[in-house]
This record gives sequence, C-alpha cells and structure tokens, in this order.
Amino acid sequence: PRPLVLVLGDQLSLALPSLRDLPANAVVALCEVSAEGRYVPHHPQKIALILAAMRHFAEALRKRGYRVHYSALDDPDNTQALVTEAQRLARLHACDEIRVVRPGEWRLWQAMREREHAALPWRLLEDDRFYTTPDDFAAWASGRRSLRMEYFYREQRRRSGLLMEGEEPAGGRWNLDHDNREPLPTGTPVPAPPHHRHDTTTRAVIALVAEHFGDHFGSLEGFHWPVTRRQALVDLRHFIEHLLPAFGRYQDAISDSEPFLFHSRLAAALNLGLLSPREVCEAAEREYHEGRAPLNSVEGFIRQVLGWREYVRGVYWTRMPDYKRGNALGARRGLPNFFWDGETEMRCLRRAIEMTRDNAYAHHIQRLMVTGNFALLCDVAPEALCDWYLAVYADACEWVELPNTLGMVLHADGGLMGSKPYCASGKYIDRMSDHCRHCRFDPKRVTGPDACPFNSLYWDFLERHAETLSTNPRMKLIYGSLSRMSEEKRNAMRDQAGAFLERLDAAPAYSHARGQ
Ligand code: DLZ
Ligand code: SF4
Repeated sequence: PRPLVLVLGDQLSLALPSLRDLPANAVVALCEVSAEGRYVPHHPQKIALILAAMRHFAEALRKRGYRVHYSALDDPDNTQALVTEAQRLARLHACDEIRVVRPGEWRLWQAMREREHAALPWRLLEDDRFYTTPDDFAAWASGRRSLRMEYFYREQRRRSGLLMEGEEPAGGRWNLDHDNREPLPTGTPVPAPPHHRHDTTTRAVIALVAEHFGDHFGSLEGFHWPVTRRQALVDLRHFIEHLLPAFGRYQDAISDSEPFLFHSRLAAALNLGLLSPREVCEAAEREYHEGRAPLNSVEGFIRQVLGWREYVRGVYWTRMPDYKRGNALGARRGLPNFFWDGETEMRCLRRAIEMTRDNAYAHHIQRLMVTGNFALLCDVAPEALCDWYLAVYADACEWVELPNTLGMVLHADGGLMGSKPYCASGKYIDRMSDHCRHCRFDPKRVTGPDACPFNSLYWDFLERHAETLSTNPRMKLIYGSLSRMSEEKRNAMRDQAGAFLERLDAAPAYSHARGQ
C-alpha cells in the first residue's frame, strides 16, 4: 500500500498515530484551504497561528525524512477544501488510501467516515494524544444518570496517578477551588508574556492572512502565539516559572487592563498539538512536589487539563450530532452586533470584546461570566454564540468550544454538564473585577437610567425561566429571594430588562455575520 497521510492543522505532533509505522513510499500531506478559514469567520490571528504552525511543522517533518506535500493557500491547483484536496493529492502521488487521525470536528469526521469504503478509501485512526479516548468516556458514562465532571476527574487522577498519595488525593482533598476565588488587588504586577520572534515563514503567513482574511473580525497586530514546538515550550516554561504559583488564587479574577493575568494561555498550543497534555500536567505536578507552587494552583491547573479538557471532549464525541441542536431554554435572539465591534457602554463587555479582537483570546472568566453570562441572560441562540466563540478564540476547536459554550455557558444541554446555569448579576462582576469603576452604570442599582443592565436582566431571566429552573435544588435560594420581592419591584425590573432588550433588538443589523 501507498498511503497519503493527511495531517490537519490541529494535529501538529510528531507523536501523531498516523505518522507511525509508515512505509517508505508514504506521502504526508498538509493542506491550507480557504474553506476551513471561512466556514465560520475565524479571527485572523487564529488562522495565522494555524497556518504558520503548519508550515513550521511541515519543515520539521521534512528534516526527519518524511516525504511531504504542502498545499499552500495560494497554490493555483489548490481545491480549497480538505477532503477534495487530500483526494487530489492522493491521485497526484498515486496513493491507494488516505489515512487521517480523528479530526477536531464532527463535521469533518462525518465527511471522512462516509468515504471509508470509497474507491479511494479513507482510514480513520484514533487520536491517542489525550489521556482518554471517546470510547473510554463512553465506558465511564454508561449507566450513569448524571455526568458530573468531578467524578470523571477523580477517576482520571487515579488512573494517571497525578497528585495522588497512594489511593488518596495529595493534600487530602480532590478539589481546592474554594481557595481560588480572589479578585486581583489593585497594583498587583502581572508578568509580561514571552515575545516570540517572527521568522520569514511567520511573516509570510501574516501577510497572506491579511490579504485573504483581512475582512474578518480581529486584529493581526501584536500576533504573539507560539508557532513551533520550541516556542510552545518557552510558553510552558514561562507559565510554570512565573504564573503557576499565583494561578489558583486569581483564577476567577477579571481585570480592566490585564488581558492574561496568571492564565497559562497554553490551550492553543495544546489543541494544535505543539504540546502534549501529559507534559504540561507533569510539569505542573513537579512544581508542587518541589515546593515551588502551592497545591491549589497546581490542582486547579491539572483539573482543567486532565479533568475538564478530557471531559468536554468525551461529551462532544459521545453526544454529537444531537448535542449541537440542544436549546433547552428555547433561546432565539441573534448575537448582539456589539460582539463584532465592542461598541457598548457596558464596560466589562466592551473590554472582553476588545481584548478578544486584539488577542484572539479572553480568559475563562471573561468567556463564562461576562460575554457568556450576558448572552445567557439575553436568551441568545446557542448556534449564534457558539459560532462566535469558535471563530474568535485561537484555542477554539469545536470539540472543546461546543460543550463549553452550549453546555456550560448557555445551559442549553438541559443540565447534562452543569447542575445549574452560571447566571450572575452585576454584583458578581463588581466583586471579581475593577471594570465597574470605569463604567457609566452602577452595579448596585437594579432599576433606573444608571442601573447596571446585568441586574435587571438577571432577575428577568430567572422569572422567564422559572418553570424550568425553579425546581432545581441549587437554585432554590435565589428563587426564594425572588419570591420575597414586592410585586412593584418585580414589575420595575421586568420593565427595565424589557426596555433594554428592545433597544438591543432595534440596533441596526450588520449586512452579514462577519460584522461589517
Ligand atoms: C481552523 C483551521 C483553519 C483556519 N485552517 C485550516 C487549514 O487551512 N488546514 C487544516 O488542515 N486545518 C485548518 N484548520 C483546522 C481545521 O478546521 C480542522 O483541522 C479541525 O479538525 C477542526 O477542529
Ligand atoms: Fe459591567 Fe455592570 Fe459593572 Fe458596568 S456596572 S462594568 S455593565 S457589571
């Protein structure tokens, strides 16, 4: 046999299963295609990151003796879609099968599976670069009524031995999140992220992306993503040495001026394959054992990678394609226009969207409690918000983006992943950030012209969805407060929220989803 091995833009690891045991005549193909850049309008930094990382990875493969065919975006023969391009290259090189590792999206996986028995057959290989496979997850989930991440995570701690002392969790507790809820004190210095030099390859890609995708939301200036394994290792080292010790404490903090705080920003490199989850978890664990980082930081970080990341991937692959249609709260509103330009007086939203535009990044709490919370409270349709998150974040692959957005943020999977929606009022944002002091609204007011819109939206959301949510035991307390409010106050809040939503709907629409 003479296989064509298709390596996708998020599979840039030398340990990729399809690169093992290859016959000498095999051809490895990497394809830059406009279809992948446009099916949602990806942030230019995200496209530049993927294409630059692909070009560097192709070079690394050639150096190791692989025969590589690289289709560049502006090659005249390029068919501009992954499946057709792989088929064209297979014929060009007289290959008799196409091998590919499970892609990051159901859409592509389905298209590839449909061709398993074609005249030119596709062979799909399982991705073993994770701690668990979708089959492992299915085995864990079978027979369980609820799929709580916490229990999955404990099992992965036991299986991997990470932060274990025999049968017990290090420090006696599985989860130290309780210690991880501090706002950032004013003036706390935050280490600057590493600066990666742009070589000629990266510079060429940035120019190419500016030319072809310059109309997408997002700036290319200040592109700072690691595009090689070596650069990704620099970022890992930087995180371990400078950020990890305080990561836990300030995990939930939000800053008006600091976009990255103590977050690792390693997800993009992990999701593209430049780093492995094992090496990052083991590096973090070592810091705890050497006494250089506290357990709440190390446990919090390992829970994200070993717990959440594997868990959402399991949910995705075992629940698609139905999962994507979930809309448990019947949300139908389009995405507000200001998600594409930041033009809103609500300071917290404005800063989260501006930081997203500038960096193709916003941290977890901005995504969950600012933009996400707002979309939840306004009944934004899951599809609209999910497409936005998939497009604008450099680390977003659908397997990780969809469960986090549709399930965690919007509670649209009916509580499969989260036992309650993460809805919050302006009070929460005020406690965790310094946004409100720069805002024209007052987080302490619920009604009136200066009231923070989050407040009335919050109570109005609870009222609107009382039928679905009020029986939830974890929502009992809050529905208790709601029921003790006077009818007059409730009416005023309803009117306030209603007027806000009316103004939101009346804002002029963009000509298309891309935001021009
Ligand atoms: C996201 C993306 C983009 C923008 N461009 C490419 C590309 O040109 N070639 C490629 O192989 N992959 C690209 N990707 C990632 C793909 O969408 C796909 O590999 C993932 O499996 C989806 O998560
Ligand atoms: Fe956001 Fe409300 Fe605070 Fe303004 S007052 S920054 S809208 S939470």
